[in-house]
Amino acid sequence: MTKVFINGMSCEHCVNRVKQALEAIGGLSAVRVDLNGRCATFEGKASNAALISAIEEIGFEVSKIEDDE
Ligand SMILES: [Cu+2]
Repeated sequence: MTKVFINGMSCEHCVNRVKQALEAIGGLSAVRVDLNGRCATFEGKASNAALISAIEEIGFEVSKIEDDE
């Protein structure tokens, strides 16, 4: 599982946008976005660069990426 910490989400609309942006990368599954935890988790592999650009493209900021594999 990878956990991405994201700054700037304030409501369910933000959560859905982040979820869709992560799913659009392709190859990721079980994408979950936690508004209160300010993070997203998923299974599968994506480069840090792909994650950061997907999130920044929609106006949010990645503060940290944790990959436990
Ligand atoms: Cu919002």
